[in-house]
Amino acid sequence: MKYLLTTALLAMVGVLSGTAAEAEPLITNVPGRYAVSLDGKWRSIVDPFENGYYDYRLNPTDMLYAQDRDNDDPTRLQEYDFEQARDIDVPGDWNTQRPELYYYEGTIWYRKRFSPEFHPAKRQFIHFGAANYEAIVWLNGERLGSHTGGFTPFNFEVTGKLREGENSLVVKVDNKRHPEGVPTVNADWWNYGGLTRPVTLIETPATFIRDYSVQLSPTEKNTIVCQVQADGPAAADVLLEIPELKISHRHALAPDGMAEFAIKTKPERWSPANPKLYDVRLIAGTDTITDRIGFRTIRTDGTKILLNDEEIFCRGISIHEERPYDSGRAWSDEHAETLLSWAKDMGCNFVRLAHYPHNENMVRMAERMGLMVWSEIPVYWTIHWDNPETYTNASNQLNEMITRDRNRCNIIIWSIANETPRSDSRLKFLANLASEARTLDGGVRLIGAAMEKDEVSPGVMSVNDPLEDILDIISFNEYIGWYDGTPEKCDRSEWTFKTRKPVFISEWGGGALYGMHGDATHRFTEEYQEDLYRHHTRMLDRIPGLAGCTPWILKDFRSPRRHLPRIQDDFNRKGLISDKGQRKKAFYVMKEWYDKKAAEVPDK
Ligand code: GCB
Repeated sequence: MKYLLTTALLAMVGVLSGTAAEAEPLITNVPGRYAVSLDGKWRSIVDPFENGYYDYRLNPTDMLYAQDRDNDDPTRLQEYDFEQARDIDVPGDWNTQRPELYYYEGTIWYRKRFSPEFHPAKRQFIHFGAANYEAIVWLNGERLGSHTGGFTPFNFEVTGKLREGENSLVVKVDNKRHPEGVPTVNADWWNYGGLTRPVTLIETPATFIRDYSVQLSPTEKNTIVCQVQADGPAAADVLLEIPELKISHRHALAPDGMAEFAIKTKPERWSPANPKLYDVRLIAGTDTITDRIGFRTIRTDGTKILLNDEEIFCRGISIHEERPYDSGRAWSDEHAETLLSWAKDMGCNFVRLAHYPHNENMVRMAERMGLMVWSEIPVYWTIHWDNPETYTNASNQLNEMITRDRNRCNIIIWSIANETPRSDSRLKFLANLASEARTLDGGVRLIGAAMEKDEVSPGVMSVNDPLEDILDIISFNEYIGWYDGTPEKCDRSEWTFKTRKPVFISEWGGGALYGMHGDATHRFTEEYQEDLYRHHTRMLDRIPGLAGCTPWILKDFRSPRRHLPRIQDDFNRKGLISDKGQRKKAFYVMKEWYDKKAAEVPDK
């Protein structure tokens, strides 16, 4: 079964149609390619009325700000001037760059002039790590396309469109929320706008390897399955090299540029205890792409999750993509390393990257550090289940997440939703997404979603969601002791499940302001949160089939829903670490429980 999608197939499944995306098929492994960074200072114009895009009759036009004209002729009426506009940093959210943009939701124009060295005989692409939420892109006044969805990459081919000397790249980024969007208007995280991840100019030979998958087969023992999608007129075959495994294998490319083959080999398995990665090289014609790839299997057996056929307990923590110490969107290797090393200090072998795909270096850093990952799309709360455009949008984000990261062996769970209200149309929507995820992924990962718990009779907890039948694990959020009673309720709660699948608690928690001390019955004290974690961890010991958990959350994060002065001040305080990096008492309760768990079910 082919799971890399060709351009024709993408058009068939509607990924390239509709309003969700006009972008082209993704180029994967940007860090492994010849690329020039377009990061740094860009010019910016804040445009709440979208004056640069709509004329006074509200007709969209490419002839205004997109043209990036110099304001050098005083006889001509021009009401913008990028040259004199303020700088803005890319990558980065705009909200934390200027105080007046803190709450801003709307359009900001980004403009970069650059003079790249490029080879006219080669192909060039402009790649965006992410733009929240909608982006329209113009090069030298010509519209390249648009993209919807704030957390996944997109690219446009610019071969033949770059000029010798100076070029102008203009991007209209709009982070307005929409009821039919993914996410919708209501979410518990800050709506950070902007070009939040790196922008890169990629150069490739005329024929190049656009996408590939090199994975251990989930069904054939000791077999690496490889799929390659070459793009361009000229390569007859592809060569796969994994020097450490003495693999050098050549395979013909079909007329559509695809190759699919399997190789018998016995690689050392990647695991949290041994995060072994191999140098992998793929060569087609004059194109060479290198990657570091790990090999592992993941499956379930009854209530157990088996990594490389051995039981593993997922000692996890949920994380938002926010910078350590000062909040705002995280994007760098340093941000990733700090956040993930805090998780490791807590004894974690797993992270839930909530509630949207995090940046690529976060996933890669976790892979190097031996952290398994739950990766999620922002199908959150009350999505418009009956709207076909909403489905196209969600499906597109799922496609882009999986395409970007399908070679990351540390991702073991794709999550398709968080706390979505039950209905027939929601079930249909999510069942379709689950089946798309399985096809795209080639079945090498588990499919989960954060469901919700039910109190089926007083003190008896379960999950009564038909979605459970579609997922590989019974994963759910519960807030006993915070939104649901007080921490003692944990002691009175018994758990029962109707199917035999691994049980995974994807959230629980409660708020505490770092440094606020008092009686353990007082909300928002560190003692309340500590007590809640003590009761919770005791309850976890009694939950049948528990295979992992990711309490909510590693670090306090900004949320527009949290208004309590002097305690919340626009932060969700459920972090085990404060926004400034200080560890709260509950951090140590979790660490103690994870140390115990690691002794009971050691990482192999
Ligand atoms: C949840 C959501 C999460 C919120 C959290 C809370 O159930 O999944 O996004 O931030 O509760 O703190 O209320």
